[in-house]
Amino acid sequence: MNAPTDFARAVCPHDCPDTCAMRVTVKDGVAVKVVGDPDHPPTQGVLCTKVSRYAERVHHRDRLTVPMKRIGRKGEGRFEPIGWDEAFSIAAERLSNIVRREPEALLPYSYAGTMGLVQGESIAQRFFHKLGASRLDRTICSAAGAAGLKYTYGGSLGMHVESFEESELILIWGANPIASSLHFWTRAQEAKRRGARLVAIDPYRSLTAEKCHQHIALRPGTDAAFALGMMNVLIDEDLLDHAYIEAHTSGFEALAERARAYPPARVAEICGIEEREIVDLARLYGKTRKAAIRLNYGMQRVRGGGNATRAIACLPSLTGAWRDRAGGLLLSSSNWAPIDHQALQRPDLLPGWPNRLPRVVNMNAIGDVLLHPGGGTFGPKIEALVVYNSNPVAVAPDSERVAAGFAREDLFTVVLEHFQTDTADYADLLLPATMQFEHLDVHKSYGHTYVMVNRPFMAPIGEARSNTEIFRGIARRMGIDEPTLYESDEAVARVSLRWDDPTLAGMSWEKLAAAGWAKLRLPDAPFAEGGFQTPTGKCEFASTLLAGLGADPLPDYLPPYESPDGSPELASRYPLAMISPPARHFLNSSFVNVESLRATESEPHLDIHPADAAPRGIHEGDYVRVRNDRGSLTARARVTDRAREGVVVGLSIWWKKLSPDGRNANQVTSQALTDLGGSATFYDCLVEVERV
Ligand SMILES: Nc1nc2c(c(=O)[nH]1)N[C@H]1C(S)=C(S)[C@@H](COP(=O)(O)OP(=O)(O)OC[C@H]3O[C@@H](n4cnc5c(=O)[nH]c(N)nc54)[C@H](O)[C@@H]3O)O[C@H]1N2
Ligand SMILES: Nc1nc2c(c(=O)[nH]1)N[C@H]1C(S)=C(S)[C@@H](COP(=O)(O)OP(=O)(O)OC[C@H]3O[C@@H](n4cnc5c(=O)[nH]c(N)nc54)[C@H](O)[C@@H]3O)O[C@H]1N2
Ligand code: SF4
Ligand SMILES: [Mo]
Repeated sequence: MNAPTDFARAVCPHDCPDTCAMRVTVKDGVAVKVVGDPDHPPTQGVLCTKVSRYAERVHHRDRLTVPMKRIGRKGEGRFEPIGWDEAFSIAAERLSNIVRREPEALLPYSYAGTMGLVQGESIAQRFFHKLGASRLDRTICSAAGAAGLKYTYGGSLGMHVESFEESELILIWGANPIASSLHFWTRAQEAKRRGARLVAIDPYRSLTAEKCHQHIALRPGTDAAFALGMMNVLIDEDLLDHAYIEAHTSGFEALAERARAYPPARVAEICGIEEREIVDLARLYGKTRKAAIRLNYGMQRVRGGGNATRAIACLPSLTGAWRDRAGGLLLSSSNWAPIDHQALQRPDLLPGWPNRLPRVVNMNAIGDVLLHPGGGTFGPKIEALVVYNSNPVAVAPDSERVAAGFAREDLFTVVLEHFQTDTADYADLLLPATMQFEHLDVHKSYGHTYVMVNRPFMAPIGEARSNTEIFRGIARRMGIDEPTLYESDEAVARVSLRWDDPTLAGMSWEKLAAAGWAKLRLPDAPFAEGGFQTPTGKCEFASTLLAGLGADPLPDYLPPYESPDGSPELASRYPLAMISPPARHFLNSSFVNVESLRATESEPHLDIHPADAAPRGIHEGDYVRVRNDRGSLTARARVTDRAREGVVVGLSIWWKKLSPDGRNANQVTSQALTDLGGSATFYDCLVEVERV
């Protein structure tokens, strides 16, 4: 790798539907240039702005290079370097003392800092399972949508992203792909060139919404009502594919009756839009053959997120849009990939498997969980926390409580990180982790249908070690006698996929590793002839699983917890709905510390409609305080009709310590959970805003 014309290959590890293939120019052991791989069909030679700057992240002067232990107070962020030997000894001694007494007092906390199957939940899970630690329900992002799809289609399954090029109508729903899924946007642009109509459904005129032909700015959390209103029109005007409904769906009569309760006039009232916006869109949708929905997670971060996903997911089965590969819906394609979770994570190592398992903790409640004194149905108090692939002090809801929990002097916290994040400041032990160019991994995607292999080509920076190596090191020092904890990364990678699955026909680890990627063998139009993965094999308008749980089997509209309908008293004190979707140049809280990208976002802003700004005496450029009963933060106001009336928008997720007042949007978000899936409700959040 010495000649600068040579390049190495890698897979973008970030939490993004696009899972790009990268080409990296390496000179004297340093990554100098990162570009998209032109040979990888989903990537098409292009990376987003953030990851084009990947070399700045890899070789950032603030990379953690040595293990460190805390010398200051919790949260102060003062550490001194130690060797790996001492780090493993401290971790092993503290964790052993705790789990010997009470295994469930230990909690892992992780999410998708890397989406790799090896550096994500493999050796780490085996380690926590073997110890009998509390289990973490990883629900911070997509659990409501995933549940909605599972109950309707049988899993996170949908269209191929490539097919959107041929669509004639694309509803971009709760999605801002210019920021969050650039390679889908490229396909939508191509469709637009070929004459397709693009419609954005979003309370905010996002970068994407402003480039669509039409933008429907509904109130946050009202999407289920909107979809039921569309159904009402489709049924009323008989824009249905009766043959498809008959052959491939179940529960139509019941759904039709539900939809009758949502006439356009009522829906317009709920959503805060014009009646004709619903009627016209339903007609266009019902009459267009290649009608596609690019749904994304922005619409499910509210109380009714699961039901809303279900309602929207019913639409293409009512009109038979699935018959064409350019019709249907894509929220996530991740369940197409035959991942062997059992082999990766070894749940059978859990004490009591499969009958009496350690408790499960929902990650969205980490604030309450860390502050719980223990006892009762909660179970033992949390005494030790191991954080990897996540930055909860910045990203978890109700951050005042999260930070208070992390600040407990009696909590032993280990953080595996690349940088000294807001969370790292609270660590007792801060351990330097490798980045993608320095370790092995296997990737699936939730936005395309390829599986990919990432092979290391650089020595780790400093003394950094991979997550897997760190867990192996702690396990070894704890004297855990379980051979699967000590398997090599390659051995883990080899079992990560079910090679005998038909989608991988003809593939093997050797072939995949050599090729770098493989497209899964799937039908072009996945549900053209039914084949849903629900218990009945149908698209279940009425869910058999939900009925079995005694829940409403049909999708319905549930008003947001924090809304005039959901909580009138709260709404009178806090009249504005705040949403905090990702900023284009950050990836959740990753990249906030890359100076060139932070400079582009400049500082935390709050977009507020002129009609909301005027009565509050707020002018463009003023600093404002955003507050509710949970906390407050400061941002600079942008008075703009990008935010619909009644809604304020603070693009996220800032590192607290890189914000002027040391706070971010999660100061005011809540720990309440969605209807289905137990997901976070970041966009179900009432606030008041005032000039400071
Ligand atoms: N640049 C960049 N890309 C990213 C990320 C990032 O942080 N930065 N994050 C990645 C991750 S983890 C995820 S999950 C995805 C997130 O990306 P998306 O799934 O696209 O979700 P969000 O960006 O949360 O929200 C998308 C849009 O939904 C709108 N929205 C908010 N509430 C509602 C609502 O109630 N109804 C409707 N219809 N729309 C609503 C928001 O205004 C926003 O414009 O992107 C990934 N890609
Ligand atoms: N207000 C508000 N809050 C939100 C959201 C929102 O829209 N608004 N979005 C939510 C969503 S959708 C999500 S997915 C979550 C995301 O929350 P997180 O999954 O916590 O994502 P990041 O903030 O990117 O933090 C990931 C961290 O993992 C580290 N990391 C990356 N790779 C590795 C590795 O290989 N090893 C180790 N040890 N560390 C690694 C990175 O340095 C980074 O600090 O945030 C949620 N929070
Ligand atoms: S963040 Fe997404 S768009 Fe950017 S390089 Fe990674 S996978 Fe591609
Ligand atoms: Mo996410």
